[in-house]
Amino acid sequence: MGWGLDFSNRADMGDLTIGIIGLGYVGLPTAIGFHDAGFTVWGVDISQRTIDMVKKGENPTGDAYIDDIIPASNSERWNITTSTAKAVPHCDVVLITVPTPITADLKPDLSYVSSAGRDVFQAIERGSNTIVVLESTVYPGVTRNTWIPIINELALSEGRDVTIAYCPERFNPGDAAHGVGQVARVIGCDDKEVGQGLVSLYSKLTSGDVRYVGKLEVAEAAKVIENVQRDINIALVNELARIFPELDVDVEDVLSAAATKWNFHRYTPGVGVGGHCIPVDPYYMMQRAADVGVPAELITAARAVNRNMPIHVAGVICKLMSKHGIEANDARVLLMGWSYKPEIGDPRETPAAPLSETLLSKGVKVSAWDPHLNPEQFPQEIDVVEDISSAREFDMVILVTAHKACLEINWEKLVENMRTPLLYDGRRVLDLNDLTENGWICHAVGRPNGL
Ligand code: SAJ
Repeated sequence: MGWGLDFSNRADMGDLTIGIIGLGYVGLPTAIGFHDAGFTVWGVDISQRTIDMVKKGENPTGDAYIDDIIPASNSERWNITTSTAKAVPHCDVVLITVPTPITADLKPDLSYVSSAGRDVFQAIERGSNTIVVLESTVYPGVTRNTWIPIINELALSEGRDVTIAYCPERFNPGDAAHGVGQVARVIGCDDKEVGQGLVSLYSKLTSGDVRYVGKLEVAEAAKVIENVQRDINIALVNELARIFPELDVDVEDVLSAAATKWNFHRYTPGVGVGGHCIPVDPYYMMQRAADVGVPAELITAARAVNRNMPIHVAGVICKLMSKHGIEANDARVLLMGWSYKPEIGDPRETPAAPLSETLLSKGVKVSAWDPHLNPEQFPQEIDVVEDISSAREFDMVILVTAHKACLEINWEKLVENMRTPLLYDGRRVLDLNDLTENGWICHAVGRPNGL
C-alpha cells in the first residue's frame, strides 16, 4: 500500500502515530516535539530507569532544556514503554535515534543501529508500509547497507511492508535557539513521495527549513560532513594555539584581528573537543573513505590535532607549575567544569578525562567541580568538589568548561585560599587582566606563557 499524497495530508492534520526508539538527548526532545505538535507518540527506550523517570515527568538526560516539558503520563497521545514490539504496530512512522559511537580502536560501532532496526522490522505488520527513519549520525551507506539485509532476511517487502529513510538530527545541545523545534532538516529517501511526505511531517516539528535531498546517502553524507567541518575548523585554531605562543603572540589577539575580515570564520581554541558527535563522527568518514581506497588525510590530521590537545595542555600545565616551583608529584589542581561543553551536564568524550588522566600519570592530584554533574558521573580517581566555596590549598585552577556558574564564582575569595594562585584558562573566556589584578597568576591556551 503506497502512501502517495495521503501521508502529507495526514501529516498536515497531525493524524499520524509516531514512534521514537531511544529516549536520550535526541529522542526525548524529538518525541516531546511531535507530541506538542499534536501527534500521538510512542516513546521506546531499553532502559527501565529512563522509562520510569519519563513516566514520572523526570528528565533522564543532562540537558536542562528538557526539564519542564515532559508531557504528563496520562496524556492519551503520550505512550512510553521499553517494548519496541508493543509500540511499533501502533506506528505509521518510526524514528530511530540511537547512539552511533566508536569502538576502543576508533572504528564505527553500528551495533545500536542494527539491533534497533531489527527490533522494529520484526514488529512491523505486513502490508502496513511503516516508514522507518534513521536520525543517528552515520557515514554514507549505513541505512541501506545495515537495514536492507535485515529487511530481506525477514522477507519484508519495501514499499508494501516498510520504507526506510534518513533524516539526521541536528539540534545543538544546551542551545535553546537551535533545538529540535528550530533547526533545519534534510530528508533522504529513495521513494520521492515518501521523502516529500516526511518533509510535511518534520515541518510540523520544526520552524526551520525541511528539504528532501534525494537518496539516503546524500542526507547521510551531509550530516557527517557538518560535524567533520567543525572538527577541522576547531583543529586549525588549536594548532595555531600551539604555534603562536612559541612566536610570543597570543592566538586570541590574532583571531580577533583576522575576524575583522568578512569571510574569516572564527573558532575558539581550547583544552579539547568533546561530546558524542564532533570527536566521534570524523572516524565514520575516515572509515568510509578507507573502504573506497581514498585516504581522508585532512580529516585524519585534524582529528589527531584535537585528540592530542588535552595531552598537550597537560604538558604545558606541568611546565608552568614547575616554572613556579611546584613539581608534578607534589601538585594539586582543580578542574573548573567537567562536562564537554557549557550549560549541559554531559561528560561524554569530555577532554577533561584525557587531561586529568595525563596529569594523574605525572603524579598530579586532580580535583574537579561541575555543578551540572552528579558525583557519580566523574571517574573514581577524581576528587569531586561539591561546594566550590570550600575549595582551598590548590596550586592551579584549570578552566575546562565555560559554564556560567564557573565564570561567576567568587574568584577573589578563591585566590585567597589557593596554595599557589595559578590560573589556566582552557577556554579563553576569562578576563585575565581583571583576575591578574585580583592576585591570580594567569595563563591560558594559546597565550605566550613565558615558558
Ligand atoms: N569547541 C571548541 N571550539 C569551538 C567550538 C566548539 O573547542 O570553537 C568544542 C566544545 O567546547 C565541545 C566540542 O567542541 O567540547 C563540541 O561542541 P559543539 O557545541 O561544537 O557541538 P556539539 O557536539 O554539542 O553539537 C554538534 C553540533 N554540530 C555542529 O555544529 C556542526 C550540533 O549541531 C549537532 O546536532 C551535534 O553535534 C550532533 O548531534 O551531531
